[in-house]
Amino acid sequence: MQEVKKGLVVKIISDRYTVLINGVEYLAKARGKLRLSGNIVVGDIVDIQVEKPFSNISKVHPRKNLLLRPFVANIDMVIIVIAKEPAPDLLLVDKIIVDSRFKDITPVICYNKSDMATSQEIAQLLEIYKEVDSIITSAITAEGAKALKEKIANNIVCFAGQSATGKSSILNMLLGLNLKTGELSEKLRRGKHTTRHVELFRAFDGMIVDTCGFSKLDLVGIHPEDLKNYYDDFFEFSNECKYTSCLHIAEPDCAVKRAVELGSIDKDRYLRYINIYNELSNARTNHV
Ligand SMILES: Nc1nc2c(ncn2[C@@H]2O[C@H](COP(=O)(O)OP(=O)(O)OP(=O)(O)O)[C@@H](O)[C@H]2O)c(=O)[nH]1
Ligand SMILES: [Mg+2]
Ligand SMILES: [Zn+2]
Repeated sequence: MQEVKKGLVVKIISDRYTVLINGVEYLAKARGKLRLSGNIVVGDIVDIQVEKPFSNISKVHPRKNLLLRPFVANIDMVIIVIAKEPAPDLLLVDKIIVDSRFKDITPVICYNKSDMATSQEIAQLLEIYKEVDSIITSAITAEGAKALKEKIANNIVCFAGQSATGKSSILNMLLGLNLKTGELSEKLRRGKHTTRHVELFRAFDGMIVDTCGFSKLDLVGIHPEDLKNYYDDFFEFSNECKYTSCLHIAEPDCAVKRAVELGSIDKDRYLRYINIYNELSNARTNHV
């Protein structure tokens, strides 16, 4: 009888899957339908029949969640890396937070390149997201390395965000890896990101996936009316809204809008909420 083992897919390069089982990597292939794109992704828990030279993936276990950017499954935490340069795209940050919470993933904001920004600049940005856990790092001075390690422990963590914010550089610093990094101008010139394939690295009793940066994220599967549920910063006010079903958009006597006027909720973050709401509503109308 063939031995069947359960493991974690840590890397996929063309039709070769690397499956990690108790610290040992097995090279595996998949047959039939399992081979179709998207049926096995990095982060999947699979059963393999151990064989040489290639084991055979016989089953994919149900996923806790699936991220589309990057294409990975079973993530516990998304670390959203931002920096002074490139200028943060806060709509993208908002969307990653919403998508993470929708998928039961903890979002964390990582302000990297702290060596390039003043503490006031950093504080100003993090103030917008005060309800989100945050860390301040530098891949150059190693600031924040300890805080990052604590976050990663016992979690499967994914680094996400725009290109050139320093995701690969942080991993190199933390893990002594030698992942390719590149200047922003170079990335723009070539029209390519430095990081291309998706891979899970073992680190500090957890796993980390480095991914290529992205600048656009479409939220899939979220009902526009549910969007507000992924804004934890609205919760402390929404109890006071006149209507329990208040979407905090056009309703009268809305405590969230009041909080925006009083400056307790960042006005631009609120305006981006309306943008995202409209985007979700339009997407629905177009699909009906
Ligand atoms: N000053 C400073 N520069 C940094 C820091 N981290 C990264 N960089 C620089 O920022 C540039 C981009 O870094 P990468 O690590 O390639 O960025 P990335 O987020 O992995 O980019 P993609 O793979 O394209 O998504 C490189 O030139 C790095 O040397 C930092 O903490 N401080
Ligand atoms: Mg990279
Ligand atoms: Zn309201």
